[in-house]
Amino acid sequence: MSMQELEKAVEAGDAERATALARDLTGGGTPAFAIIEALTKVMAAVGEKFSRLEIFLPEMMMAGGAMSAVVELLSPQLKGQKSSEPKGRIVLGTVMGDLHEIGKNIVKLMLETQFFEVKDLGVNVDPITFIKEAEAMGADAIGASSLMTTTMPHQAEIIKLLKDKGLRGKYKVVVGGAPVNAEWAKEIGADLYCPDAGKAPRMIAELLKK
Ligand code: B1M
Repeated sequence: MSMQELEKAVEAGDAERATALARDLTGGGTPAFAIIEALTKVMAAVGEKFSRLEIFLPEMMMAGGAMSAVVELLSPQLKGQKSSEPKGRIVLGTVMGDLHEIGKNIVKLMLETQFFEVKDLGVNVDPITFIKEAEAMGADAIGASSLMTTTMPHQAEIIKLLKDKGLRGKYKVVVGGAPVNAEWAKEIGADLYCPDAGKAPRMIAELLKK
């Protein structure tokens, strides 16, 4: 039982073996978030192999499924106890046209661990839905994840729509996802670029204090 074996099982898309190994590793004292961090790197490598045509869509889907199974298994350990007063309220989703949800789901878990109230809008969320749901929730922030260069412009659309509706000052906008970076966040006028789920609670809490 080792982290390397778990990494191989996820890369091979073997959800059953991956969850069994993850259970053993956490039972042996490996922190759940260390596992998530290691597997996030594995998924980046899987994506690179897909780009180089060394693997194809079914393999990428299997790897994604294995990682999701591990995230689901570990979620009770990642979650903390809820406090009565949330640190902040946030609507979170993956932007329109984009079905990648693993990273967004981890961000949700990490925020909930740190006492944020999160409304998960799922994937393929159009810009107007982000705003309607933020209004309905009385949210402090809107979090938009994008995993593809082709869907990143929908993060910009949320900000444009907020401006058009005179609501830009009401919500902080946080953007993230593998192809997103600080330059892009600045270019589109987002309030925060968050590079990874582990940093999300601290970075968003600091943003909400401003
Ligand atoms: Co897709 N896919 N995929 N895919 N996929 C990528 C993104 C790609 C980079 C692979 C590649 O070619 N190298 C590429 C996009 C290229 C581009 O940018 N244009 C790609 C492609 C092309 C596609 C399809 C078009 C393939 C096809 O059909 N021909 C298709 C598109 C479907 C669609 O969305 N419309 C597709 C489909 C899929 C699967 C369904 C098979 C599966 C997703 C399964 C699922 O989510 N349920 C999948 C997967 C697994 C990947 C890769 C391999 C892994 C993504 C992942 O889950 N990573 C990915 C390669 C890569 O990302 N380099 C790839 C693990 C996850 C934990 O990391 O999501 O980055 P990540 O999240 C991190 C941080 O980014 C951050 O926190 C997380 C943890 O620290 N974070 C945030 C994320 N969101 C945040 C939001 C925040 C803050 C932080 O605040 C709001």
